[in-house]
Amino acid sequence: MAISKRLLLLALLSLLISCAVGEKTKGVTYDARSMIINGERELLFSGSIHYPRMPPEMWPDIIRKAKEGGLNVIETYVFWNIHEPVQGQFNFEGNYDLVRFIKEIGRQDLYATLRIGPYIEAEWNQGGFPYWLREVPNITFRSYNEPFIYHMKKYSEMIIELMKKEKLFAPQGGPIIMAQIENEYNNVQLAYRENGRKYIEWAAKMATSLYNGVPWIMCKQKDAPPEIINTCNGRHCADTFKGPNGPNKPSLWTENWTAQYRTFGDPPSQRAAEDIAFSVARFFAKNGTLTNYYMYYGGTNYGRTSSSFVTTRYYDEAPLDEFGLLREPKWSHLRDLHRALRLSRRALLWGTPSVQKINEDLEITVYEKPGTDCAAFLTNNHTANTAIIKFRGKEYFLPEKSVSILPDCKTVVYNTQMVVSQHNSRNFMTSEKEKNLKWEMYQEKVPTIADLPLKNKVPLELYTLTKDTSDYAWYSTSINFDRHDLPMRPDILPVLQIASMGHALSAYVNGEFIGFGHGNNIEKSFVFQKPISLKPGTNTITILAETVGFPNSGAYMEKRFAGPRGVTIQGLMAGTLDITQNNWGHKVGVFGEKEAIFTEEGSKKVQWTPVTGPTKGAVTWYKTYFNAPEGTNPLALKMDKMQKGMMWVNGKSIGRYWSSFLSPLGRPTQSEYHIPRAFLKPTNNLLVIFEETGGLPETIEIQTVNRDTICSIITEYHPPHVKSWERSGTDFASVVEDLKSGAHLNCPDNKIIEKVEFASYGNPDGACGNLVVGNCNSASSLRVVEEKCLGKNSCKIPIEREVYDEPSKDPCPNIFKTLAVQMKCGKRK
Ligand SMILES: *[C@@H]1O[C@H](CO)[C@@H](O)[C@H](O)[C@H]1NC(C)=O
Ligand SMILES: *[C@@H]1O[C@H](CO)[C@@H](O)[C@H](O)[C@H]1NC(C)=O
Ligand SMILES: *[C@@H]1O[C@H](CO)[C@@H](O)[C@H](O)[C@H]1NC(C)=O
Ligand SMILES: CC(=O)N[C@H]1CO[C@H](CO)[C@@H](O)[C@@H]1O
Repeated sequence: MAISKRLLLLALLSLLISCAVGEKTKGVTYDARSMIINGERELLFSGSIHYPRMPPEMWPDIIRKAKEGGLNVIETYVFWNIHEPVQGQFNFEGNYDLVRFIKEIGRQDLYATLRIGPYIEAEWNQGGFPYWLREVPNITFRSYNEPFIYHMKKYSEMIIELMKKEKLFAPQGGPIIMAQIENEYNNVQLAYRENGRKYIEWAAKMATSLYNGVPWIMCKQKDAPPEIINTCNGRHCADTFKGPNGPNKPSLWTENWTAQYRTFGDPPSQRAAEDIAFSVARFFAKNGTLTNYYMYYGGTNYGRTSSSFVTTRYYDEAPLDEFGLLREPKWSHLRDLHRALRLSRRALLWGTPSVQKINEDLEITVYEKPGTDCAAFLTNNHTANTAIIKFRGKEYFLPEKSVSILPDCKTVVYNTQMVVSQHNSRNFMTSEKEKNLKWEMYQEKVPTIADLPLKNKVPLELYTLTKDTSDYAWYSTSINFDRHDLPMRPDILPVLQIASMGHALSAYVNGEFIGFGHGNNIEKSFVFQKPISLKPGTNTITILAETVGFPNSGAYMEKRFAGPRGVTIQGLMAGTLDITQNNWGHKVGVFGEKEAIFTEEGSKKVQWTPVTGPTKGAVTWYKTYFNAPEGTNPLALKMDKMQKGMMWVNGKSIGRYWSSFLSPLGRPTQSEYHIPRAFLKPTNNLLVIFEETGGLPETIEIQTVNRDTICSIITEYHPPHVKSWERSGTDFASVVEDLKSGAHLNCPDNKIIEKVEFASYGNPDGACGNLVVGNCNSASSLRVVEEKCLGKNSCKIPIEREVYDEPSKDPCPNIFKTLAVQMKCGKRK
């Protein structure tokens, strides 16, 4: 009796103590193992989603899909140039409403990471720095430079104060658990010598003095000051990250690339779900407790927001594609990984790790709290060979380059190489309703020097000229030739040569278009050369010079230049004539842009005429109206036969297009451009295209986008070794049940399976959208699959051999069999 009373008292006392501790630790701290949120260690699965890269109408749905994908943190940069486009004038409207975005994250019960930068890179115009910052006298970006640190502090303070005022930090009850200052500074630090080190120390002190309620991080900063956690960015942080630079900092991975952004001219970028899963599983096997997918949803670079040459579409290969649709199997395979890691949570966060290296490629990591929790990772690092690992009296099969996760140290609930989730492929369908658009056009006049107000002896530098108010500027000069200056033979023409610092240009002689030239993301500068016809008397040379965004990376970003620098005419009777110092007229922007003729109001200011045939070589505006296409699927504009320019829907820019810039595959890097449904009215939507060098507007199509082609490709070594699992009624048991029951297919948006396009049980090959039968195929495959799935919204297909063939009739009993199916989802129930 006495004993139990004392026990009770002890229990009460410890309860009191833990409450008191809980009170004290409300908020966010960390130890060597992980972030500690409200007093408890936590595994964090985070995804980058940038609020300005989609209309706010899309935020709730995208965040919900991230949550369903197993994330508990959303990470975003803060984009200075959109919030303070003009010094002292702020904009937090629409898709720039940072507060509303963070609140939406909180509303869906997720945490947020705020990467303030203010340098953010992010393939964003000037890495997020507003244009005006470049014009601050004597400024050096990202260095211990008085003007720079003054403005950086002022802006950081404004953002932090806004977050505090809205109570968005975790200790205030908000979702923000972490903040970042600077960004990948180690990449450029050496270039700033002593001022680099001083700057980083200053930035750390500045940030922590503005707010100290949540931890601050610096990614790619191996010598981060003690008060800052250094974190890893990359594709394979388990193998490349040397770990935090202090004994009490956790191992965090803040940028895990889900593929790669694209610049115009690039081939597609891919990263397999299996490869991402392998890297993340390895990272968690090696003490990692936070991973962030960069990007989880990339979205769209609307307007002129992207950095040099970066496409409008951003990280389309992420788990959510540009249109916000689930990219499968990436989305589900990572969701399953998060689930397996969560099942291992107690062992991972409070157990003790031990590593057993079996040989060069095989490794066992165990996290164990004796008597209560045990989780294991079995790793086969060999890229070509499968392996059997013996662990605690059992044998486990591992595919090549894979990690198995055993949340109970007995049962494999996940292997990074075995994708059990469904696959899908994307379809762009021409909208039936909006097939025949009627186009009108308006062609701008090519100016001569007399039309251009700003005069200078030599061509002016383009960035300084446009001040980022337009991609374009006109340059023009005029020259007189005597008949005797010009070549006598009509088949020998003089050549116009323009050396440009980037990024593109169209050239005109006497109002005639003579050609287009451009650089690329690696070599921005280029030399343009074309034969030209000159006439005796006055000749006009006009250039439409263009940039495609400011650069976003590297040291000394404030000292980057663009535009024509040297102009010569070669092959004259007197040789080469240098006209660089010939006196030039300049004007920023094109007329239609200035008059906003892409808006309903503005479009009335010019005379539109029907399009009669292909237009060539002059800056041309095209306009049409369309009704919102049928259904609710996302929309795209097919632009593959146009050249280069910009697009607006109802006055809102949907970005730059550049279809004439082909990738090495001989196709445009990007052919379809996202039109957010949120930009549309039911009828009469104004679509305006600005085309620089001529095109065929009648080839433009409005498309609906779906991922209604779903597939499953599963090999029968699923589920491996599930038999020993005994605990029932847990999340764990249901995971195992799921694995046992074979292939799962599920149509998006409550649609139903209306056709089985492919089914093979044997050794089929290929990818979703492109499956082929191998030399082993059960004759009953299609029948079994149709029976289970046709007419349903979701179905399960067993992968047990007896279901397909009687054992005596099995055509190929001695192989691991694969079930591959492809189906088409149709109308809703
Ligand atoms: C900029 O630097 C130059 C030379 O270091 C100095 O003479 C000048 O006063 C500085 N200008 C401003 C506005 O600080
Ligand atoms: C993981 O943490 C343990 C215990 O803190 C430590 O002994 C081990 O070296 C760490 N492993 C790695 C790969 O950093
Ligand atoms: C795993 O293999 C890769 C090459 O595929 C190698 O770079 C890496 O260091 C290996 N990791 C381990 C832990 O052996
Ligand atoms: C988004 C991003 O920063 N991607 C980088 C990923 O890593 C490669 C190679 O290390 C870089 O070239 C990319 O710029």
